[in-house]
Amino acid sequence: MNEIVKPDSLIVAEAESLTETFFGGCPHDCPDTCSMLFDVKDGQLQGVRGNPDHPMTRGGLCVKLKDYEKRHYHPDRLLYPMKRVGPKGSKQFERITWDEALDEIVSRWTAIIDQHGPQAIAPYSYLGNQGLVHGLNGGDAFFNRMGATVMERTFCGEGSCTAWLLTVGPTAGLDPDSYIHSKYIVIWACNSVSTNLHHWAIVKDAQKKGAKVVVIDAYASRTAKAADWHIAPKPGTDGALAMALINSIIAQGLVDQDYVDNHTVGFDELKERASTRTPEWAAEITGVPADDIRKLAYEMATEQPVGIRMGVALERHYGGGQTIRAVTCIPALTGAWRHVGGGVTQFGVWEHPYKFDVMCRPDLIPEGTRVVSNLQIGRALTGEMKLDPPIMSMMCWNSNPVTQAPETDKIVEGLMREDLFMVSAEHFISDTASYADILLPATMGAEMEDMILSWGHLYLTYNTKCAEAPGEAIPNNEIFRQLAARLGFEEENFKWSDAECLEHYVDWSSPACEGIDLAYMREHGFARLKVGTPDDRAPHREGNFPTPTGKCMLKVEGATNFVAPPFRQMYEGFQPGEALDPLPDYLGPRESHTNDPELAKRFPLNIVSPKSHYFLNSCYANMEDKQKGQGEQFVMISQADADARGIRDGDRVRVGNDRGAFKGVARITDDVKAGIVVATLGYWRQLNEGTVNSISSGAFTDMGHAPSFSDNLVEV
Ligand SMILES: Nc1nc2c(c(=O)[nH]1)N[C@H]1C(S)=C(S)[C@@H](COP(=O)(O)OP(=O)(O)OC[C@H]3O[C@@H](n4cnc5c(=O)[nH]c(N)nc54)[C@H](O)[C@@H]3O)O[C@H]1N2
Ligand SMILES: Nc1nc2c(c(=O)[nH]1)N[C@H]1C(S)=C(S)[C@@H](COP(=O)(O)OP(=O)(O)OC[C@H]3O[C@@H](n4cnc5c(=O)[nH]c(N)nc54)[C@H](O)[C@@H]3O)O[C@H]1N2
Ligand SMILES: [Mo]
Repeated sequence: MNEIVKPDSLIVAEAESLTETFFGGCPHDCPDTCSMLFDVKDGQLQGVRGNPDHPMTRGGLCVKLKDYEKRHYHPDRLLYPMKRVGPKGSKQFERITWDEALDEIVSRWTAIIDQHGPQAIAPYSYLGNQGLVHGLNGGDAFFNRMGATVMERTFCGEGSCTAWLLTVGPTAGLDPDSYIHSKYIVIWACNSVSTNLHHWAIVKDAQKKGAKVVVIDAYASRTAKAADWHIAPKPGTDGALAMALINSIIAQGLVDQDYVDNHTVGFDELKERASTRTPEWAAEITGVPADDIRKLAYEMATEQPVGIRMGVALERHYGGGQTIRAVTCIPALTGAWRHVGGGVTQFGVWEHPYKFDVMCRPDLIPEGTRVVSNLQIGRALTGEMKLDPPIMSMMCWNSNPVTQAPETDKIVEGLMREDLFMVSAEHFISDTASYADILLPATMGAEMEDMILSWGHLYLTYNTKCAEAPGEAIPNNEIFRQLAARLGFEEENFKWSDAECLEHYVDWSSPACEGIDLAYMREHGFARLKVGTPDDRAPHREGNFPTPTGKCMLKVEGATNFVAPPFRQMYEGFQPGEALDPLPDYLGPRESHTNDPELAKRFPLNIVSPKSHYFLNSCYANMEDKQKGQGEQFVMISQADADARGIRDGDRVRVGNDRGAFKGVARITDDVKAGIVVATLGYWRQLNEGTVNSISSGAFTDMGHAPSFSDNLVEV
């Protein structure tokens, strides 16, 4: 057990007994990684607040987290280890002890390893918890030591990462805090009002100071409606828009030639490539008028400092990687990097000094271990993907693939297999946990010590263990510690306490951590990395890109596809992926009228399934007050498409394709153009008929094995 840390300065006396306040960090998968304050009395979380001292959180929390204590003490919270007693998926479970649960897991796994070898066991986790200790990579060392199948996790941003690393290398680029200095802000495929709220506050402040805010989104999202200019390309055609911007910046003579000459590689070839990608060409493809494209190109070159915030959603169609390469080239062409508040933002995580090798221990992976994609787990479990040995057991934590991964009908079919031994560590009996043989109760936010990985800003964030866990819930890492002990894993990392893990998982001696250590984090709750301040940071003013050449790579000779660690753990023997085009370009969507007219005849509508405002992926979708805010699953459809199908506003409609179907309530609106429908993500399958992922494809995009959630045709 870790010691509870109580900074004296934060103790506030209340009328009768004492409420103590501790530093928390929001553990959810979100670019904001808020620094919070936990108010605790008698070991119970009373309430949460945004930390007013945190420059990004600024004392505010989102609609999901503002009453986080209710999630801690929700009546449906999983409190005890349980074992399945009814048919798979029936949710009939019976309480057992921790010893019984762990003994059962170890004896089943030992038998599977004896019969099929360790690769018959597969881990499945994601960023349901973003902690360094209890999060994404928490079980990696354990399963690597076992020799289990390596699960590649490319839910979110991995195609973007591949494109980014190829073009500019592992830089955090434009600091989200620096947008206060931007004069022109382009938010591209990001619904900041819902998904990056605290960055939106900075954007609004810049807007008040006179900055123009442009949102490029497939539909009129909350953020698009709050913009000065909403540009709406057809889903999956952003690459054409980006190439035409490059064409037009060059054609209008707006290139910062001095910057290009000194700090880029491949300008002549890119110029040649872009020469036929004219605004007229792109207008045909995207539906955005050519004059608008020229105007955007002009303003993006001349209204410096220009900041571009790329959303994860920019990667979610076949040409997503190439699109991100093209967009990432733009600030180098215009010289935007010269300015504080100029450049482009992908993920801040690249400048965080996390030691993933220590966390994950990829050195423990036996040579030749196979890799299975988390996006194709349905194919793997059902046997559609030929695997020898087959997956005979899966352990799932921090993820809910039955709602969140594509091809969910196949996942359910796979999880129904009588011979599959399924373990779920969870807070609730989620859609995935419903199919478990053994359920393990996991602790929540205030109940465990951790530091929260931030992928969207440049602060380290600390989370205090300050509330008692209800029932018999224990932290993820404690589950792995206990399993490792039972399996006789002797490596020292399986014996580290959570606090010792934190000492080992961060490179406290790196220049970015100057003056910061774990004691500092406990005392202050958060710390800005020493990578420049929001008011002076212009990391590529003089080039200095962390690429092999030190330059921005407009062209990458000999590039091959790859999935960056820690989403896929690398070890010697991994083969490089397929060759990539040395230059960025437009690659159209896979499921489209142009690429697959036959399919488009049967399924003419392009569906986009973005995040729900009141849910965090599938979290909170089981809570009544959040359901009330979000409303039931809806399907936004244009008047023209509704009329053509005899659909009236409020009708319950079925949305389907060859992969499956879900139901929702039709919402006829001008917010979507004809040919597009929008249904937001996160609704639970056990509370709704199907989910948006019943229809989505497990096919990868062009880079990083990224998901193609915006590249699906349906009929309504
Ligand atoms: N409220 C809330 N916040 C969240 C989450 C949540 O579930 N709920 N999830 C968190 C997670 S995991 C992530 S990764 C981030 C993601 O944050 P965002 O990147 O903002 O994610 P999305 O809402 O999926 O998509 C953003 C916008 O992209 C648009 N879009 C989709 N496809 C295309 C396209 O092809 N072209 C263009 N131009 N636009 C497109 C959608 O219409 C949507 O408005 O948010 C995090 N924050
Ligand atoms: N159609 C469509 N699908 C999408 C997307 C989309 O835009 N459209 N977005 C994709 C993106 S960006 C992402 S990131 C993925 C997210 O996919 P997931 O990471 O699978 O999303 P969540 O629904 O947040 O699932 C997290 C689960 O972990 C559990 N959990 C949380 N904390 C803990 C903990 O400390 N311990 C344990 N044991 N469990 C915990 C939660 O209760 C929850 O059930 O979804 C992807 N799916
Ligand atoms: Mo995500």
